Amino acid sequence: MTDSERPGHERHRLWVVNRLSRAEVAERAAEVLRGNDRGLHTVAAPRLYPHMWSWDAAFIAIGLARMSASRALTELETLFAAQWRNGMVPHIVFSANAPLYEPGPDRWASKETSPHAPDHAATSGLIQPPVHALALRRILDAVRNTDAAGRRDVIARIRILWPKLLTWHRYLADHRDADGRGLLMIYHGGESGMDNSPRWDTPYADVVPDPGFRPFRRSDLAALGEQSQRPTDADYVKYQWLIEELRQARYDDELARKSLSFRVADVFASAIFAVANEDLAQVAEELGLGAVDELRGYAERFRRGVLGTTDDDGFAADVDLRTDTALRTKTIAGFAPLLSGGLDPEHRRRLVDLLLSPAWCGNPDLAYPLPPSTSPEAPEFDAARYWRGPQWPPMNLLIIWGLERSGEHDAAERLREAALYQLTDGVFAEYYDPFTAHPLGSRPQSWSAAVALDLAAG
Ligand code: 2M8
Repeated sequence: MTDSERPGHERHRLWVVNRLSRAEVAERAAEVLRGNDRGLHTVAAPRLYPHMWSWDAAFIAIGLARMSASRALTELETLFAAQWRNGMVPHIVFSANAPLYEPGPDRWASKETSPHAPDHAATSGLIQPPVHALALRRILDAVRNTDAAGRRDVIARIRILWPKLLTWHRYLADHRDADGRGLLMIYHGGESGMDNSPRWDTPYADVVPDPGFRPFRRSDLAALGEQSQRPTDADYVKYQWLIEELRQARYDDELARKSLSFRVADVFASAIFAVANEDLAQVAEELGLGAVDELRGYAERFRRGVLGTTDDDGFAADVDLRTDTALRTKTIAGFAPLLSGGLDPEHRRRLVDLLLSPAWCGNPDLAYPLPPSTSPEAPEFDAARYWRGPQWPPMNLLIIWGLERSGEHDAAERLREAALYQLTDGVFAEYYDPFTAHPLGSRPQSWSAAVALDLAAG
């Protein structure tokens, strides 16, 4: 497909770019990851996100696995070195001497507040979706192509790391799904990774900071210089207030799930968790590590949890756990069952048809037939603002894998081709305007480069 053949071409002025070849994309993406490499970890992005983020690290490891299985594994090892004693993997691991990022280590005060926080690392007190086992499995796949000595070394290190992933999964199953309904509870929109998605508009309406609460200054606007692509100030005050509430609950799950003013079941993270358990079980089986039945049990529990939220099209919903009501929003999270699997053929057909329909990838105004983070038909849709409309490379990758796992190879192939084509602009933006193809957010964003490497490798 050439730029002028693309569907939205007539209505929206497309961002004009010089296209890279597949080989050039991979080369440029590898350069980006090397540039953002700080030795034992890769920063999510040099200016806006100068630390290590949990699910970014997993996607980065997936990309790095195409360059070096050993270096990819280092990424996960560094992240899990900051794991909390209760198994929680924090969503940010702070590096010393990095540019200002707010909320920084002092705001979280995790060491001073929780007996579970590690002594040797400065971390946040939230989680992010558990993509890590997907990365570990891909590292194990990649190591098959290395020489015998390299293979032995990486496999020995995987054996050491694997129990930490098991502890992480146990933490999620025990503390974030305490009632066993097969859905992960989150205490903050940031825990979904889709911070300002319309998914959370209703629950955030009930988050009201105390009158005396003094919000701190944002660092993101100065780093990016573009307010229209970021969450609003009103959003940010609530993000900060929830951190305050969590701190008051001493990052204690039992207290948090009773006291936080934001408590939601995240259906997309739950679907990722279902797959992650399958993948961790597969690694365990291959290396003879045990807990296979336990992990498959979690996979089944969360698959059922996700399917329990679906409508007639197989489209899934989050749940507001404070009111026990489904949150039916038209966001990419609704496609969670493509990741978790388990839909009957009829509903799977309907869900794939919906994905390819004008409400989503088939929207005639799209520059690339890829899922926007929010449907252009939704009233909340905003083409430029962060998780409220733009297309995100790592989400494309998850949906493509979901389609492949579901046996929907034609649809997967169409998305795969479009997702790589989007990245041949060579910018590796954090996200993209779905109509104009304009690169948005920070750049170069490590996970976008990592996704390009993975897609380019085929
Ligand atoms: C974004 O979130 C951070 C806070 O965690 C921020 O806006 O400052 C999200 O897109 C999140 O999913 C991502 O992991 C992080 C780093 O890329 O940035």
